[in-house]
Amino acid sequence: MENMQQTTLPPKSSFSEWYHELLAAAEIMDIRYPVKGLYVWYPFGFALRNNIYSIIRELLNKDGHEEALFPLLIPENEFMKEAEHIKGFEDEVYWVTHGGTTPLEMKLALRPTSETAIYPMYNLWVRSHADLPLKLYQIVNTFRYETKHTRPLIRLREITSFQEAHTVHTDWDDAAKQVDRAIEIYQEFYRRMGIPTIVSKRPSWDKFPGADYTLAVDALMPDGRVLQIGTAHHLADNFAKTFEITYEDTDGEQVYAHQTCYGISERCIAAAISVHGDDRGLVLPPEIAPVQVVIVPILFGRRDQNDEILSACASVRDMLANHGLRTRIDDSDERPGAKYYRWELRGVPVRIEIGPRDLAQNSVVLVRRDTSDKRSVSIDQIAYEVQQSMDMMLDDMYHAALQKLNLRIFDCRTTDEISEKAMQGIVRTSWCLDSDCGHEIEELTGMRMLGVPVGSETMTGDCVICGREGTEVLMARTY
Ligand code: P5A
Ligand code: ZN
Repeated sequence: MENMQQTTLPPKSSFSEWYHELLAAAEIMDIRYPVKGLYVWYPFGFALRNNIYSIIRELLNKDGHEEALFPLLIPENEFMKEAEHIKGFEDEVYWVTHGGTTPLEMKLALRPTSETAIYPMYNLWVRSHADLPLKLYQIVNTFRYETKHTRPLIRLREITSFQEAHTVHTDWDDAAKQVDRAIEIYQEFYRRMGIPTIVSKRPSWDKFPGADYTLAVDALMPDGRVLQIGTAHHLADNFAKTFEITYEDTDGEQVYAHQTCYGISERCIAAAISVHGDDRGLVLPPEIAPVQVVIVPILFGRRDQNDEILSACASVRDMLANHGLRTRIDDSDERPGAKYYRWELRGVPVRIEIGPRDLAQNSVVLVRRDTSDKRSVSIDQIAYEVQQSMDMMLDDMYHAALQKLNLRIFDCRTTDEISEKAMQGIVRTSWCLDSDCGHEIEELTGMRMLGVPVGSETMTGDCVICGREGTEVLMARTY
C-alpha cells in the first residue's frame, strides 16, 4: 500500500499535532471513518498491533492463563445485576434494541467490558475448589459511548483490542496476589517495549465500578499528561454474590469465590508511539517493529556494479531473514534520502546501506534509528551485529524514557507548588487519605489524584489540605 503523505511532520514538541499527523503518515490509523470514536487500522498499524499483542499473550499464557472468547452481546438482565457496575457504565452502553424491524424481547448491550458476559458462565463452570484458580482472558473489541474528547488509540468508542483477564480464586488473599501478579505482568509487558511505568492504587472515587480496589499502570506522555495504560481490579466476592459464583471447599461447604479482572487496550500502542517517537517519526522497539531492518542499496548507475550491489542486498536480506528478522530491501526508484525519510518515519530500528565502497570491503553501514549512530560492519557478521544493535536499542530506549520520566516528577508541599508544576508532569505530595481533602486538592490544582504509589518506599508528610499526617500520593493531569 503506497499512500505516502508528503507533508512534513510537525515537531514532537507540538505533541497533539505530531501524534495525529504521524498516525496518518506512518500508516497506523486512518481517522477518517465516518463514526466518531471509531478508527481504521492500516496494514502497517495492524502488524504493529499484532506484534505487541503477541507479547501480552505470551506473558499471560506463561502465567497459566488460557485464552477464551465470549459473545459481544450481553442480555439486559445480566448486565443489570451488579448495582455499582451498572451505575459506572450506564451512560456508556450502546444498546441493541431491534432484530431487523422487530423489537427484541430483551435489549442486548454491546459489551463495554465483559464481566456480565463472563460471570454467568463462571456460575456454571466453577463447582469445586479443584476448579480454582480459574484464569481466562480474551482479546476483543468493546464499545463505550465516551463523552469526553475521543482520540485515536487513546479514547475510543470502539476499543478494538481490549485484553481483559478474569480470574476466580478461593479467597480474598489469593485474589489479591493475582492482582499484584497482573501488575507485574503489565510492567514486564511495558518493559519489553521500553516503556517505564508508574503503578499506584487509585483513590476510592476512581476505582472500577464494582471493585474493592483498583491498581493502575500509568505512563507519562510527552505533553506532561499521564495516560492510564492498564488496570487490575480486586473484585472481592462482590460479583460472586450477584452471579452466584460459589464452590465447594475442602469441608464440603458452598462458599463464594473471590475474583479479579484486569485489562489493557490499544492505549499501549499510543504509549509506545508517544514515549519513543521523535521529530522524524516513529522509533519502534525492535521486538514490535513490523519491519526491523531496511536495506537501502546505494546505486551510482554503472549497470554491472549496481547488479553486484543488489545481489549483495539480497544475500544480506536472506541472512537476516534466516535469523528470523523482518527485513525489507527498498529497491524503489527514489533517491536514498527519500528512502531514509520514509523508513525513519515508520520507525524501522536498523537501516543497512550498501554501496560500492562498502562492498569493496565486504562490509555494510548499519544505522540505528534511535540514536542515528552509524557504524561499518562486516557482512560475515551481519546477523550478529544487527541483533547486537537491537538488544542495545531496547535498553537504551528504556533508559532514555526513564530519565525523561524522572525529570518530570516533582515533590510539592503546598497546593500552590502543585499548581505551579501542573503543566510540567507528575507531582508527588502528601494526602491524609480523606476523600474530602482528596477532592479539594484535585479542584484547587486541576490535577487528578493517581493514588498512592505501589512498589516504592512510601513516605509520610503533612496533608497539603488539612495538615494532618498524610501518605505520599501522585498527581497529574490525565488523558
Ligand atoms: C478490567 C478488564 C476494565 O474494564 N474489566 C475487564 C476491567 N477496566 S477499565 O479500567 O475500565 O479498562 C481497562 C483499561 O482499558 C483502557 N481503556 C480505554 N482505552 C481506549 N479507549 C477507551 N475508551 C478506554 N477505556 C478504558 C484503559 O487503559 C484502562 O485502564
Ligand atoms: Zn487532609
